[in-house]
Amino acid sequence: MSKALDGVRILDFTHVQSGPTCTQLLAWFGADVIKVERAGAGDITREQLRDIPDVDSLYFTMLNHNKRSVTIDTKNPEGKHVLEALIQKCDVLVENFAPGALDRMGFTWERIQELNPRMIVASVKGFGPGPYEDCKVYENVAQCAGGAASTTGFDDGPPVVTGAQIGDSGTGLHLALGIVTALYQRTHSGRGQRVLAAMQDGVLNLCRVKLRDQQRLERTGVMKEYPQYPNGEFGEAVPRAGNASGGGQPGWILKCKGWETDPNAYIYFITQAPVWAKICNVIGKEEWATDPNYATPAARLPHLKDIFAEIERWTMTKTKFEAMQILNKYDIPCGPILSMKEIAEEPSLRKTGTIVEVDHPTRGKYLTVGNPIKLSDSPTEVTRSPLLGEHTDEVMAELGYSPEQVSALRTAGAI
Ligand code: CAO
Repeated sequence: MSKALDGVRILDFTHVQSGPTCTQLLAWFGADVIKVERAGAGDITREQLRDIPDVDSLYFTMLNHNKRSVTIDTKNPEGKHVLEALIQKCDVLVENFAPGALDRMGFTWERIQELNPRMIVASVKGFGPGPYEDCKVYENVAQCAGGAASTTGFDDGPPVVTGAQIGDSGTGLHLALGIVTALYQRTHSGRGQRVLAAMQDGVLNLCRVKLRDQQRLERTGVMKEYPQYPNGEFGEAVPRAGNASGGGQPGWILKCKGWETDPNAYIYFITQAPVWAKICNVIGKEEWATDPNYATPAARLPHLKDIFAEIERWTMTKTKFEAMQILNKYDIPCGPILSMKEIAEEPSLRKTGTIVEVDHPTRGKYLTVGNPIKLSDSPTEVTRSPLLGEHTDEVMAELGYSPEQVSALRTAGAI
C-alpha cells in the first residue's frame, strides 16, 4: 500500500530529540528522510546514555527509525557542494541547530531559495524572535520558559518538570504539522516557505489552559477547582494544582490496594457530574446523591478534599485494575497509573503498533514507541534506525556521483 507522503524527500539536518521526532513522523508517513550527519561522530545521541558499549544508544535508535543516514562535512567546500545537490533534490530541509548555525554554514534562507525556490525550510528553535532568540535550549528549559514548570507540582513544593517531553517531542509534532501544511500550500502556491516552531511557543500551546486560568484568577481572585480552594491562598499567578484536573470535571490521584509497596498502585478518578449518583452508589455514600451539600457540581467544590478522601477509602480496597473494571461498568471516567514496565508489557499496545519490537544489527531486539497517529490508508511499518553513514554511497549515487568521485570526496574528508 502506498504511503501518505510517498515521493516527499526530506533533508534531515536534525539532531538530539526535537527535530528527529519530527522527521521520524514524516518518515513513518512515507517520506524519504535523508539524515545528514558528521562523519566519525554523527548525531551526539548515538553515543549518549549508552547501555551497550559502542552500539547506537536507545536514545538515538528510538528517534531515528525509517531514515537513511549520510555523512557530509558541511563546512568542507566539497561537502557544501554535496549539500547543495541535496537541497536541489529535496522538498523540505528540517533543522534544529543552535540559532544562526545554518547561516554560518553558508545556507541562508536566501541561498537556499536560489538553489531551490520550492524548498520548505523548517526549524525548531528554543525561542521565537525576542530577547532569548539566540539562546540554546534543551527540553527542561522550554518546559520552564513555556509555563509548564510553574504550573506543575504541589503548592508547597518547587516548580516541577514533567517526564513527557513536551518541549522536544511536543515541538517536533508542531513542526511536523507546519511542514505538511506548507507542503499543502506549495501545491497551489508553487513556492517553499520557512516554518518555525519555537519550543517555548510549543510548550505554551500545550499549557493553554493555564493561561486561561491566569485570566480567570485575575478576574475573580479564586479558582474553585484548584486544591487551594477553599482553605488555601491564591497569589497573583496560577498556582501549582497538584493532581487536580483544573477543568470542569474535578479529578485526583487516589491510592489503590498495594500502594504501601507499589509506587504506582494509584488511579486517577474523575467525579464527572453526569455519573455522580453512580459514584455515590459505588463508594457506599448513596445519601450524597441527594444531599444539597453534595448533589450539584457547585455544591461539591468546597468539599472536594473530603469527597476524594471518601472515594479513596473505597479505591484502597481494590487494585487499580479492579477499580478500573468496576468504575468502567458505570461509565465513571478513571485511569490506572501505569508504570513504563506495565506499558511495555501491555499486549493491546503491541497489537496496535503503539509499542513495537525492532531488530537492530548491532544492538539486537529492543522496544520502541511506534507511530501514535494511525492513518487507515497509510499504515506505518517501523524499521530500524540507520547506522552512521549507512546510506552515503546509495544517496551519492542517486545524486549522480560516480564511485570514483565518492571515493575522492571521502579521501578529502567531505563525506
Ligand atoms: N558538518 C559540519 N558541521 C556541522 C554538521 C555537519 N554535518 N552538523 C552540525 N555541524 C555544526 C554546526 O554547524 C555548528 O557549528 P557552529 O557552532 O560553528 O555554527 C555545530 O555543529 C554545533 O551545532 P549546535 O550549536 O546546534 O550544537 P550544540 O550541541 O552546541 O547545541 C542544542 C545543541 C540542542 C542546544 C542546539 O542545537 C539548539 O539550541 N538547538 C535548537 C533548539 C533545540 O532543538 N533544542 C532541543 C534539543 S533536544 O533536547
